[in-house]
Amino acid sequence: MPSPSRRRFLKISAATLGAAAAVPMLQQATPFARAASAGPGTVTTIPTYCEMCFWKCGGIASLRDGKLWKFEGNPLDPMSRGRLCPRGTGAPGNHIDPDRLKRPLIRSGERGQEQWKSVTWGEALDYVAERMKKIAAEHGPESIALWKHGTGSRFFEHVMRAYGCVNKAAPSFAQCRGPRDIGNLLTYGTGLGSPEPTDIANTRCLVLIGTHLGENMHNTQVQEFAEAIGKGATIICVDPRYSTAASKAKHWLPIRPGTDLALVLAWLNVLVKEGLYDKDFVAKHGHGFDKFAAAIAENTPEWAEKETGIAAGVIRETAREMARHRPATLVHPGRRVNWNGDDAQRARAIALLNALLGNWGRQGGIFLAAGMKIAGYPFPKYPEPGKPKVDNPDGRWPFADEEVTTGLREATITGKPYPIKGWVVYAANLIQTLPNEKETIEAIKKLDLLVVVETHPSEIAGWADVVLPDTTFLERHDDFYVGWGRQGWAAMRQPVVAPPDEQKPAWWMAKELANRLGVGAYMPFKDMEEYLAVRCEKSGIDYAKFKREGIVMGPKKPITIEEGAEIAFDTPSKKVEFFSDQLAKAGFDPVPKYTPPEAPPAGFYPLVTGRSPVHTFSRTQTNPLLADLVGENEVWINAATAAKAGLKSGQYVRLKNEDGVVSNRVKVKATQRIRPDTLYMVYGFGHTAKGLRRALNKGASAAQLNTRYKVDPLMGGTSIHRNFVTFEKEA
Ligand SMILES: Nc1nc2c(c(=O)[nH]1)N[C@H]1C(S)=C(S)[C@@H](COP(=O)(O)OP(=O)(O)OC[C@H]3O[C@@H](n4cnc5c(=O)[nH]c(N)nc54)[C@H](O)[C@@H]3O)O[C@H]1N2
Ligand SMILES: Nc1nc2c(c(=O)[nH]1)N[C@H]1C(S)=C(S)[C@@H](COP(=O)(O)OP(=O)(O)OC[C@H]3O[C@@H](n4cnc5c(=O)[nH]c(N)nc54)[C@H](O)[C@@H]3O)O[C@H]1N2
Ligand code: SF4
Ligand SMILES: [Mo]
Repeated sequence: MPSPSRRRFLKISAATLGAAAAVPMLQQATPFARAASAGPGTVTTIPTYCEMCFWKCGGIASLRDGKLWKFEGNPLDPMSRGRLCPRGTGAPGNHIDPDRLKRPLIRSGERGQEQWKSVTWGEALDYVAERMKKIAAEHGPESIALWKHGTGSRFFEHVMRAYGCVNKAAPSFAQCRGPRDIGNLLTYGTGLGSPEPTDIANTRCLVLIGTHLGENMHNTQVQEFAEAIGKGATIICVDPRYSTAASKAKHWLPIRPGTDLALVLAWLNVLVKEGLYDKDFVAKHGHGFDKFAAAIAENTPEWAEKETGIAAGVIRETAREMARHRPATLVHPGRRVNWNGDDAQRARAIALLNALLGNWGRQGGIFLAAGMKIAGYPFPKYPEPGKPKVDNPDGRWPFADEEVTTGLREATITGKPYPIKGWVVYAANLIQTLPNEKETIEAIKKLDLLVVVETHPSEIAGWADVVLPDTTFLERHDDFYVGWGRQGWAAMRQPVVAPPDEQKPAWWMAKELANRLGVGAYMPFKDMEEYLAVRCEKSGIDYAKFKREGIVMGPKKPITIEEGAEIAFDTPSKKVEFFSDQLAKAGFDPVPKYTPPEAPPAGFYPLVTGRSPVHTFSRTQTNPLLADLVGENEVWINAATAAKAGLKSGQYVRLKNEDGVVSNRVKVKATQRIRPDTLYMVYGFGHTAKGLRRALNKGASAAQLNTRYKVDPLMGGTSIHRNFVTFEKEA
């Protein structure tokens, strides 16, 4: 029987409900019964952590008669708390997906033609090592860069660093949470990282600005969101679209896209003018409050109404509502915040709103995450970098604290400050995840070597010289996931089933490559079991028990002021920076300032994006279990806008952007649930790679339409919502 809270969780989204019903269900398995009898077959269970997305929930896989049967939550894991999201539950679909890469491939046709010959692992790795050595000899090892996402990239990064490769980048920073972390870093002296230390479960008032929990299925947050709703928390949801989260809200603010900073400034203005903010917190921990208050004095609700389309009265009322519940009011800091190209300042304004509510280190606000330590493996030291990284020349983006993706791409195109001649891409589908596909292809054409480590013949794999077929996460060991949260913990990734064909785990590829590159000393262990066991032994952790249970908990410590925690801020002033001297010194606005978004040309609309609750980015569309639930995306058009254009729900259109790029055909969803001046589509569909048979030409790709982009001047993130599109009717 599902528990009441499980039912509540599933109710959050209709699509989620469908998922739970369709994926082979979900009897209560006894955790850790490694070979219990269940009806006709023998059932074996093995814990591991999920990588269907990067929340990394702990799960338990069950095998029936040796065959992968199902994947469920591990009750010991603080992320899943025993329940997975639909994508995690659908993980067995990745294992059985007939579209997977099966063996190593070397290109036989022109780049981008997706023509291959199958080769042995020895041939593929020899080829990669030879080419890498040639690039290193001609330009230095710094001229080979790594693109990465996820745990599996760990040993590629390690071996490449050992070989002297210093350049790397990840769309999961610069196209995702980067601006948010920088906005918080500038304000509090710390980014928020992942998982965000948000006490959603205990909040009395949750403000979601674009964060679409329930469609964004970050598991723990969705569960806590349901808990907060159950306990009667007030939800304020700001979204041009009536999202799943909006349907749970007391206040839905259907904002004009790109104007959120005006709304947040007006909220700050009301809290200050009406004296509703946490004066003790500001007096004790605030820096530059008076200058801040002066800077936002003109940002009244009446001013913001004209920008945002949200009535001044509603702005005042919602500000007062937030103040009523403080400090247990939480303005969610957001996750993928790359919307307009000036996002770090919006993220900073949100950080300042949380500061006025005094929720730092408070129950129902932002807690002080507790971590744990597991000793590292005793590797030799890396060589000193021979050259500086290329992605952020002369500190062009002075507050970028991770690598700038478009900076690395640009250096590859221009050859400046020095040539980049090789890319190794681990689990990042750059054609779908960087803005402006043309520039990505232009950069690829400058390369002497493109290696793509993939599970699928993705768009980026289509451009590779060598494709190395990775195992899926259910088939491999990876490094531990050492997480932080209400309590620190670590999770174990271990193989549950054998890979179906010749796929190999990334650590094995990295080890073989290390031997061929002459840096084998950096991968001295026989296999991952040996590596993991050494780390456990050095940390006093019982490896056998860890393997059995999948999770080890770290020490407890107070995480809120209520529990006795102390707060401190690692900014230059050692305080919360309402006014930022470091921004002023670098020539930026010391207090966030609003610039109105560009207006669309006549007949065009801003296209904004989000997530399908049953898919992850562009990586799950061929998964047979998940594709069954949602096989293509739809473009949301306001019903009145659709009627005016003569469009009906279910009809196909193509979207055309202002640069003349035309999408694949996509179904119209005519609905009242979106503003008349905005279009919405979930991102990740519209695949063009021929090998992705189940997903090919299903729905439209938002990335393909993302040709114009603005780069955040503080940290180098790129806008994803700055393209305007119009429709072309399908015959
Ligand atoms: N237009 C647009 N662009 C975006 C976004 C958007 O919403 N719209 N979102 C941004 C965000 S928030 C993020 S985090 C980034 C993510 O962008 P990326 O870091 O590029 O990641 P994914 O889309 O997850 O790339 C996944 C690729 O990894 C492969 N893969 C899956 N599992 C494995 C595995 O186990 N091993 C290996 N080797 N490969 C695997 C998949 O087949 C897929 O081709 O994209 C950003 N880019
Ligand atoms: N199911 C599922 N869950 C996921 C992922 C996934 O791929 N699939 N990916 C994970 C990752 S890596 C990330 S980064 C997160 C991303 O998830 P979030 O950080 O929650 O969301 P975003 O994609 O930034 O924003 C999407 C929402 O913002 C609204 N929106 C668009 N423009 C505007 C605007 O101008 N103002 C306001 N206020 N709202 C706007 C959209 O209508 C949509 O509801 O999701 C995570 N969770
Ligand atoms: S949120 Fe879902 S897909 Fe992501 S790790 Fe957890 S169960 Fe897996
Ligand atoms: Mo992301």
